[in-house]
Amino acid sequence: MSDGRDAFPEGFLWGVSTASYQIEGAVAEDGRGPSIWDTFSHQPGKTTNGDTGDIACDGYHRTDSDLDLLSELGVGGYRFSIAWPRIQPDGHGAPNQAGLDYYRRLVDKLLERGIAPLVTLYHWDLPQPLQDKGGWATRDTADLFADYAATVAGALGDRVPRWITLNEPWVASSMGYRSGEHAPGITDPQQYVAAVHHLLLGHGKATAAIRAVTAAGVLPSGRPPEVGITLNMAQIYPADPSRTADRELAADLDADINGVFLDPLTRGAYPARLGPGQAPGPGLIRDGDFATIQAPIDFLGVNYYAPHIVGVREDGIVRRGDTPMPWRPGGVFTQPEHLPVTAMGWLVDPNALHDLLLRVHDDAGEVPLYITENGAACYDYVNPDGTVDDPERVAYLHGHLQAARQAIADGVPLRGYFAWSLMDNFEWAHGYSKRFGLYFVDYGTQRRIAKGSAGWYAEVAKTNSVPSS
Ligand code: IFM
Repeated sequence: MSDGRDAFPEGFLWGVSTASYQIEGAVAEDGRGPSIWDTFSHQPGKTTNGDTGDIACDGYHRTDSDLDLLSELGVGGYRFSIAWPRIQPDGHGAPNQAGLDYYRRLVDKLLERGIAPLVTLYHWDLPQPLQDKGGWATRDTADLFADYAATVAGALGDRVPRWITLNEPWVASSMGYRSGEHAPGITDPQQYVAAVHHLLLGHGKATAAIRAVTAAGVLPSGRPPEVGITLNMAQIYPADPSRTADRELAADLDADINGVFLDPLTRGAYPARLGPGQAPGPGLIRDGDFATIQAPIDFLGVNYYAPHIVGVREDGIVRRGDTPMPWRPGGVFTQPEHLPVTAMGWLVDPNALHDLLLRVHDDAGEVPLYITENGAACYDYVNPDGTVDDPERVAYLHGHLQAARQAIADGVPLRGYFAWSLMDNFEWAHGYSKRFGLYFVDYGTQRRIAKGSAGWYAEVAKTNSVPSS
């Protein structure tokens, strides 16, 4: 391109992402049952300021005006998630028709606007009654998830072109069952490894279930819908590549965060580096499980925000910017001074996205990739004239889109990019204190205000290109 912009391949899909519990509110309406996040966020001390998703962005009642934002952005795709407890308040059995109708209306309205829905079936809001029976630490949950997936795909399979089974199973298992920072707030290594295995099984079984109910020809295109999974991935670097201890620590962390889900999906085994207690063992794995988990996928979703740069302080002295790893004596996350950080304290390093995409492509082969989330939390505020400027977010998106473009040029089959997020929303344990949106949400009035990044991203989607510099 000659006008100072760099083009993406024709047909590249531009979109934005959200998730049910983070935006919908209306937690007790139209037959929705409680989820683990309702329970968790209502427990004192679990979220910043005691924030809950009870109201969130009130998205459930504002579907049309929020769809207008998507049209304003000019995106071709919208990734949202379905709240399992709206479909099956008890986590099993006959569906709640009002729940299915709500999402059917949403999908239809998207299609009317020419926006392709990318539907996530599980973005962490497990029905509470299933947690009462053990949640993801219980094998039955994988089967119930597949039943739920079949129910939703049965109702919407003739109009949804792409399905994501799970969002970020590492976060759901590690933060939900190991560190306890997320719902259901459990800190038990055994339940953690069980949750890892059952999430993967649930993904494999749901993939098969969606395919079974959406046989070829169901979509108007005549093609069957595509099914994939979204992993949160971080490129991990040793702080000092010349030191064996740093390299070993980086490899261990890579296995723990990336490999624990990527390896079973791509090569049918947990990473050898993960010892007993760090990965599911023979007590959990049954014959045929890896074949189930390896059900062929049509795409892999990558959520990328930041790299980790890790080192071992053998002298035990923690340096400025270090965050110690409580589980690894001497191990620290470092913050090199040359890299900015976001309002989450996460490093900003677009090159790491480039490196990560090449690595995932290496591991996953020719499977098409989508960046299903990428974005930054910034210290956004409304100016006296009513506008919201977010040059740091624009710089973040710009750098990462240039990195994605370079990865495509280097041979990565990247087919689309979804910015996180359409609008500010409930950022889990951080409540409403962190803002990731292209639209600012004034939670008192529920007014949405386009930030500078919204206009910038609209230009990207319209021209299928990013500024060259
Ligand atoms: O808000 C979350 C989202 O729900 C999952 N991926 C990371 C985002 C930012 O933390």
